Amino acid sequence: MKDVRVIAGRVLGPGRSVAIVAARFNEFVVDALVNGAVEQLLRHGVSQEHITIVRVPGAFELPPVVRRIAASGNYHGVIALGAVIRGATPHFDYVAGTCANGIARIATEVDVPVIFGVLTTETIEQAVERAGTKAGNKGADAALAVLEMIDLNAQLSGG
Ligand code: INI
Repeated sequence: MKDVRVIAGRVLGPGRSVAIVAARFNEFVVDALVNGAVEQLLRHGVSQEHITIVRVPGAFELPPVVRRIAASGNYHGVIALGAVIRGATPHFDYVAGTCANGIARIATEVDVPVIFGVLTTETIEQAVERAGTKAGNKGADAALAVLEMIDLNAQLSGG
């Protein structure tokens, strides 16, 4: 590693503007992800007025809104947050699959980083574990990822 060129994003918040698009379904879990993301963004120097939270009904509605926000040119990066829990839904596969595929497609089509912070779990307990209890907070992880990717994009664009 010593003598090769490494390009990696740094987790830098100052001057960055981030939108969080969050589903309201399973609100108890998703709110914990949103709080984790906001806390982490603030901790890394993103100013409060540069954080925008957009709410949508459920994970199924995340892709079209994420696309719109990402294409607006108003944000350096977008985080999608939600929780799809199999135990609570017979159409888990449709909702989770549509959401994940939609976000993945958008992430390759827009110029700003789009981060997938949607939990897909078998049980509510597993979701809670990933929303600020024993398995960390995936919202906070998503915040680190968006800041890293914003800086990586800037470096790759020569900025
Ligand atoms: N939306 C979620 O975000 N998580 C779920 O677990 C879920 N379940 O259980 O069905 C869910 N359904 C709603 C869906 O995302 C849409 O909002 C709804 O179908 C209207 O289009």
